[in-house]
Amino acid sequence: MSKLNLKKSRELFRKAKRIIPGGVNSPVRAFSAVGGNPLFIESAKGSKIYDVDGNEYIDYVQSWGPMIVGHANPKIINAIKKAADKGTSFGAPTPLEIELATMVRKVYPSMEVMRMVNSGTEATMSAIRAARGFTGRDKVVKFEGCYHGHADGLLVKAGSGLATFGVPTSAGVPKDYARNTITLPYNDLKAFRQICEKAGKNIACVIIEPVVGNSGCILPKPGYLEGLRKITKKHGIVLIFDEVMTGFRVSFGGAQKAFKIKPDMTCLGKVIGGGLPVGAYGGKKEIMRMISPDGPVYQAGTLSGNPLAMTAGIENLKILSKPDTYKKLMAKSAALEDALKNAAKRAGIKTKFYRAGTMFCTYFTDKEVYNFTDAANTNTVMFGKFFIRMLERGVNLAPSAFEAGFMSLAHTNSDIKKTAQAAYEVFKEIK
Ligand code: KE4
Repeated sequence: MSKLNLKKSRELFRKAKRIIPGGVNSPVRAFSAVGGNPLFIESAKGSKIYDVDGNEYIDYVQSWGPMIVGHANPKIINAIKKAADKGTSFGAPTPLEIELATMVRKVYPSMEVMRMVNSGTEATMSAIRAARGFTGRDKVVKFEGCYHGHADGLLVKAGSGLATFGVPTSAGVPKDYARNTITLPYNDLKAFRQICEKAGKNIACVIIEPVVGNSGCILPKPGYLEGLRKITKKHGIVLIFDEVMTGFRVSFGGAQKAFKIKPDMTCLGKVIGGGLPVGAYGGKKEIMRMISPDGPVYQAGTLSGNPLAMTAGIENLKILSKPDTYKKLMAKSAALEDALKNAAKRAGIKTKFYRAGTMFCTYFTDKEVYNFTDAANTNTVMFGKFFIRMLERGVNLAPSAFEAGFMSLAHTNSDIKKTAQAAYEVFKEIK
């Protein structure tokens, strides 16, 4: 990033590292996967984000998904300001919580009953607890390369043998916490069927990113999700779709709508908060009835259903519910796909571009990517070079080969053209 004036960002990063771990409040922001100095942001508007040194970027990170209508949308900002005038948090129910839950259920009918929480992590950890309370079973199945937030039991990778106990991927997670988590390869129905035949009666739930946005953007093979649905039904295993990222991104109704699969439970986040902290988990009435104070599964949160966050989520979904919104979003996303594929072809570089609705990624490889191992075998060093040079050209991509990028309603044709031209120049430089 030598070509960018990042003087203030560098100074702030030095200061931040003295008081915040790694100088950031979430690890991926530190640019460790791509090198260089993280940008400290001053403001954002529409498709653009502005750093403290006054550099402007076309933004495809979008706060990791929430900003689907674009940054600082006036309708959302004004609604938040109005709500703030009435008080910011009451610790008591408000009509707004019913309004947002009703709007969500209209689009995700599988979420017959749902609870608002403050993050995707809270949503997934609570959904798993509900599934364990409902089934009386302890084991959880997750998939390599899927990320479901940082709850202890989910920071786990496969042990030596697929069926053996999980191994923590983070320090501070007791081995005991990992022993109930089985990690399998994504897109491998045979491995899943075998585990269920062997241990199905001890498995409470399966949690999956139906499209894996935390390894780049990996699509389910035809029949894979249908297979998971069939096998989980046969063994009485709760199927949890973690749609924190895919929700409202793969389609208005998320991956469950796009792939026509009805999960038993769904986790949402990001978009339903419109940029403020919101997560939600929900599903079949009989499962959610286990949740306190109805049932014996405890879950709580001081700021859950917070009026400001509910207001931002409601306004975001109002804009998304407009008839032609998704037609526009999908057209923009397809235009970006075509432009980037074309740029790679013209530059003569081997890349694989994957897209699911408005989320996408570029892998530097000439092989298809079906699971995390495939993604890990792509040229991530080249991705780092691509990322830095795109930033120098005013395009802000996700700072890791294992993250997805996002399109918004605010991105224009000229943004897409500029992005493709920058990509063409960079592809030619790094190939
Ligand atoms: P949060 O706790 O960060 O709100 O949500 C956790 C989570 C759960 N499930 C899925 C599918 C997710 O993608 C996430 C969070 N996504 C990351 C981006 N890969 C958030 C960015 C970050 O960690 O800073």
